[in-house]
Amino acid sequence: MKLSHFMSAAAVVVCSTTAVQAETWRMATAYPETNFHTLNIQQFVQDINAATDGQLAITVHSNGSLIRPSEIKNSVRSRQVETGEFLISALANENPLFAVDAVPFMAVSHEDSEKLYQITKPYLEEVLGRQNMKLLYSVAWPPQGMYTDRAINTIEDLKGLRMRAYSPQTERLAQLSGAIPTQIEAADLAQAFTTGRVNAMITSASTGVNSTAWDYLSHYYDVAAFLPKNVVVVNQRSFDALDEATQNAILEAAAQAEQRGWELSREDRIKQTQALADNGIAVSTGSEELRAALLEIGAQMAQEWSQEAGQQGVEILEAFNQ
Ligand code: PCA
Repeated sequence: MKLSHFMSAAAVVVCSTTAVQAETWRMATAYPETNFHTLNIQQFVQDINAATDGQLAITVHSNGSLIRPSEIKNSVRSRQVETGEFLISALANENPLFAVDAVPFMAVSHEDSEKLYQITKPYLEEVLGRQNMKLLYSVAWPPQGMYTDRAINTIEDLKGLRMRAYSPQTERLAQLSGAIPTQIEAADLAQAFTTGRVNAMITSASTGVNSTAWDYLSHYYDVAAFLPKNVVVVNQRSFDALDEATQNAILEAAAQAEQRGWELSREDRIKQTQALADNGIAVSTGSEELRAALLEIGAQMAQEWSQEAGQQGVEILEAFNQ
C-alpha cells in the first residue's frame, strides 16, 4: 500500500470514529404556523440547530398535522415523537395541578401568571418526569376573553349558546354560564363555526385572530379570565441519549425561548386585540353585570379546584397569595 493511500484510509477511520451522528427529531404541536407560540418554537429549533452545528435538527409539525392535539402528550411519553408542545390545562382531568393556570380570575395578568408558574414549576416537572418527560419551557397564552355572535349584556344572554371549549375548565365555565359546551381543537375552529356547531368561544385575542373570528363572530369581551399555558417537553430517554454539549444547547435555547415567549405573549395580546377591532369585531371589557357574574362563577370554580387539589393546592395558593 502506498503511503498516500494509507494516510487517506487512516483519515477516514479517524473521521468516522469522532464525527457524531447527526440527529433529526420530530416535534408535534397543536397551533398554526402564524401563532406566536409556533413562531417562537421555530426560533427555538433554529437556535438548537445553530448551537449544535446542525447535529440536532428538529422538524416542527404544527397545527396538529402529525399528531392530534389531544394525543401529543402521550406521543412524547411513548417516544412516538421526541418532543412536543401542548396546552397543560387540556389534561386537567389527569391531575388538578394541570388546571391551576385555568382557574378563572385567580391569575389574570402575565405577571401573576408568571408568579404562579414559578411556584408550580417543580410540581409540574415532577409529574411530567414520572411520565418520562422533561419540561423544557412553558409560555402563557394572552388572557382569555369571550367571543359571541351577538351582543351580551348579562350572563343570561349566554343561555343556550353553543360555546366552544378546549379544556375541562372552559367546559365548566361555559356550563356554569348557561351555555352548551362543545370540545373543539383550535385547528378545527373555522370549520366548527362555518358549519354552525358553535356560536361562541372563550380564548385569547391570538387564537381569535388565527381563526379569523370576524368571519363568524361579532363581539369580543376582553374579561381576562385566566392565562392558560403551553408546555414544551422532550422524551427523557431521547434527551438522555444525547451528548452533554447537545443537551446543554437544548437547555440554553429553551431558557431563551421561555423568556422570549412570555414577551411575545404580552405583545400579541395588544397587537391581536387591535387586529380584532380593525377587522370589525366589537371589543369591550363587558358590562359590570356580566363581569360580576363571571367573577362569581370563577369563585365557584376556585372552590372546586381547591377541593380537588387538596394539600398541594393549599401549598400553591399560600405561596401565590404571599
Ligand atoms: N388558544 C388556545 C388555548 C388558549 C388560547 O388562547 C385555544 O383556543 O385552543
